[in-house]
Amino acid sequence: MGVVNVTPDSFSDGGRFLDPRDAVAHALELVDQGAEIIDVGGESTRPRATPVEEPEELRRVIPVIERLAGRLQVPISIDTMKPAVARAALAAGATIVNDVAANRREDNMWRLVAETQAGYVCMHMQGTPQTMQSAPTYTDVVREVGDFFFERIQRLSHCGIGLDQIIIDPGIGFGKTVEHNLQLLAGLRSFSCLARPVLLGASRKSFIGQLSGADGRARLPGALACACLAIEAGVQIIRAHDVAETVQAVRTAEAILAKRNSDLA
Ligand code: 9MG
Repeated sequence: MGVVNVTPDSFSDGGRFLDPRDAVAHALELVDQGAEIIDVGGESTRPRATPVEEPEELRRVIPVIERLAGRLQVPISIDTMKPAVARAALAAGATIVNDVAANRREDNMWRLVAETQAGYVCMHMQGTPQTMQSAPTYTDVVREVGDFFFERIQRLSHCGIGLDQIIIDPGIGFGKTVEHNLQLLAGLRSFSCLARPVLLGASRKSFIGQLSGADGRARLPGALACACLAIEAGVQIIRAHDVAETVQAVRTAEAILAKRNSDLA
């Protein structure tokens, strides 16, 4: 999943793709590099980001999705917390809702996903982007995130969403300390018992900087380590800014794993 942020303030590429023509060109380039999903977002979800009003978010993402819809052979996901933005994005040609706010109480986003039969990324977050990093607390983060998915999948199916529409995502960096992120990365395999595809987003995230001292794109080696270990743990979708490098790392890891499995057979 290649990231196209149409935002002035995203932590790694904020401001680069505000013009729809630049965002479209970037999406096409990511697909050339091997992206199999393009994730378009108009509101930064980095810690303490300023919330964006609905009209502004619509103004950012809809022209991009409209232009991409006729040109891309791969699905477009809309990264939004707002049901009205998701609705407009699906009408414009997106087919997946990437919902970092799946911890919400009200169910209008889920009714929309049921009605449109869109794919749905159900991401775990403790708190909101404004509050999530103030004091994240868990007794056992892997168990609690697993319980969240279990409970949420039941609620989603009550709303009419089919199991085959759902992708789960532990939400690396969303209300988690470095230690929580490491525990989740080490425990990814435990989510396979939920029998849903798992998505992982570690690309350029701050915990890699806290472990290494690196900034922005210099966090790529750390992100590739996460991607390869995630593939080994059964994760199917890697959300990435650096698509060419991630595809190469993942394909290499997959070839090694295939060899290991054939040698075992
Ligand atoms: C929008 N966004 C930023 N990081 C993300 C992550 O890790 N997962 C998903 N699903 N979306 C993310």
